[in-house]
Amino acid sequence: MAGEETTRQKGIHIVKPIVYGNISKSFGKKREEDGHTHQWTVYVKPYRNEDMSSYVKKVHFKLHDSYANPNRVVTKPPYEVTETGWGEFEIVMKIFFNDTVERPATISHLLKLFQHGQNADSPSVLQKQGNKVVVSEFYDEIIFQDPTQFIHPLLTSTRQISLGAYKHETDFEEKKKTTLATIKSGRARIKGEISDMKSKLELAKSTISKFKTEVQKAQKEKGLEVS
Ligand code: SLL
Repeated sequence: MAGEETTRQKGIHIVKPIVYGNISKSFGKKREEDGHTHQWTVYVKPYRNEDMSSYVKKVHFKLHDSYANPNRVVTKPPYEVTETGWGEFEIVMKIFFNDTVERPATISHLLKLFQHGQNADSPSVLQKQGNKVVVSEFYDEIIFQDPTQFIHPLLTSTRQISLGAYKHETDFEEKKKTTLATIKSGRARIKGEISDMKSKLELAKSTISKFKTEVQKAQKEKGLEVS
């Protein structure tokens, strides 16, 4: 890239909403040949229906060292890796952009295979999990601060990845509603606690001043007696 293209455009800030995480399905038993119990897919995808390849160059997925060639590079959508295995571990995803001026974005995700509480590969647990699907995914945003003249049009292009409805495993609108409701009730509770504390403080203050007056009075009386 040369000249104008690498000039950053001050004051512009573009937000790219994304969803990352994994989906996993139990085999319902331990596989004889390798002890694997699940098939899973780890991914990073756009929150909205848009083609990320206009600004994403590639995504690196770093798997656990127990995997042959743990460094997986995906150069086009969908940005995902499907594997089988038996254990949960941290996966680091590094998103590289079509603009060398932009540093890669790094996301860390804990691969989830088991419904919480059951980190056992006992036959009964595996059987119970049956063919149930476990999803662990999160909403996040990549923010481009002062993008270059090169990447700016790539960030604002609106090419779609699919024609029909574009949906996620998680209902993020619903999650937003419940999260906001939780924050709201938390705020109300804290407000109540603060006002409780305030009235306790007032009471303590007035008790102290009452005692002070009493002490002064007693000292005065004592003084009068002595003289
Ligand atoms: C654990 N700390 O003990 C984690 C490590 C490793 C997962 C989990 C094996 C893959 C293969 C696999 O699933 N490794 O055989 O290639 O739970």
